[in-house]
Amino acid sequence: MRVLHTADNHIGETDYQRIDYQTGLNARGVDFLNSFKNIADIAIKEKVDVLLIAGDFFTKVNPHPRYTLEVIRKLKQVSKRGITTLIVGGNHETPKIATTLNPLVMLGEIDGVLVVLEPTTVHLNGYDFVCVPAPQNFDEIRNLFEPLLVKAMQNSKSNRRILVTHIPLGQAVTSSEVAFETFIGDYVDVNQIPSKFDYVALGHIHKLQKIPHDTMAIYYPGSSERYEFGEERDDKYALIVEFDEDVKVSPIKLLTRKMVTLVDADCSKLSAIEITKLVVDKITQQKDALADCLVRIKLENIDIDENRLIDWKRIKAALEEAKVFEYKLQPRTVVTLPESKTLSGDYILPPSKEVELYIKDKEQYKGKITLLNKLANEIIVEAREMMPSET
Ligand SMILES: [Mn+2]
Repeated sequence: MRVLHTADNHIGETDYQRIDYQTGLNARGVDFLNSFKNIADIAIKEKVDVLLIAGDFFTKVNPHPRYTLEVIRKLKQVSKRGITTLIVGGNHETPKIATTLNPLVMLGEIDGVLVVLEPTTVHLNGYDFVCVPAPQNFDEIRNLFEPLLVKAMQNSKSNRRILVTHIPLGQAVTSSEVAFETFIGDYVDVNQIPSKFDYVALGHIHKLQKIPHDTMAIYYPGSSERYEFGEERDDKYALIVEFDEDVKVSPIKLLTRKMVTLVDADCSKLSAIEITKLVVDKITQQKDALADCLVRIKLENIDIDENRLIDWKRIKAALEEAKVFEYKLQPRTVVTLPESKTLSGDYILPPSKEVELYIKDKEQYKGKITLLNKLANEIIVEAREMMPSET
């Protein structure tokens, strides 16, 4: 038997604003959809018996119906080739409210597509696929996993078994720089999985990996597209799993959208002009490598007043000129207290400085700055005179 194992396809994910003008859909959403279509084509080309999807196929309970329609069309093609698709629910598509429809249910209406949302065993090609979908209260997975597995095993008759489940394993490594949802929360220990399986098909962790184990082949295929910048250096794969005397696992590299953190700079003590130059120079230097990429610009410790004066328009124009797919600007500001000892009172900068920065920042005030500053200062003086004396 040959299986194509994938997970965390996150269809319906629509980070970023760009629209794909051919379809009218969110362009990043189209990336995730295409990554699945590509995997379905691999299943057909590789003539597998089973296309196995270990959860988080959809990224939310209500993906745009257009994605669902496209997925249905593709799965029908897969079914027509005699390939069975088995989809087990992940935490992302599992509704938190009992009356909400899991979007996977619709896919289960297709001939040759099996959707498992409750723990159970599915018999396919002489193998028992023991399925433990993500429960509604995924936060408590450590305590829930074992009873759910026992329940799933109840109708297992064969001793040729494959476990399919969507869980965070404590032994897994994540590529994420942001604390991954799993590691904030609960996780399952690999020792909670009994050694009864020929193969353990996992989902949830986005990085491809084999979990070390004495007797079993335990794999996360990883997500099929980069889900966040923490995954920027990771290639993406689907796994061909061949069951013979032994289990042979071969990763197939997927085509994905490139992510590039172009700037990750400490901007303390840099002026707005210097920061603008730093970013624009970097875009210009790397220009040829940025086309069609998702680009991130991380600027740490920018003085809050300098931040207002950064020429974002110029930066955005440079990014567009480099033909990037989309960009994420992440400036992080800090308040630098003025060193002058003459300042006092409730403000950080004197009102005249605040108003000066404000006027400078507004495009429509260009050419009238001196006059406006003068008028503003008159108002400040007037306001001071009206204030009750402090002594
Ligand atoms: Mn998940």
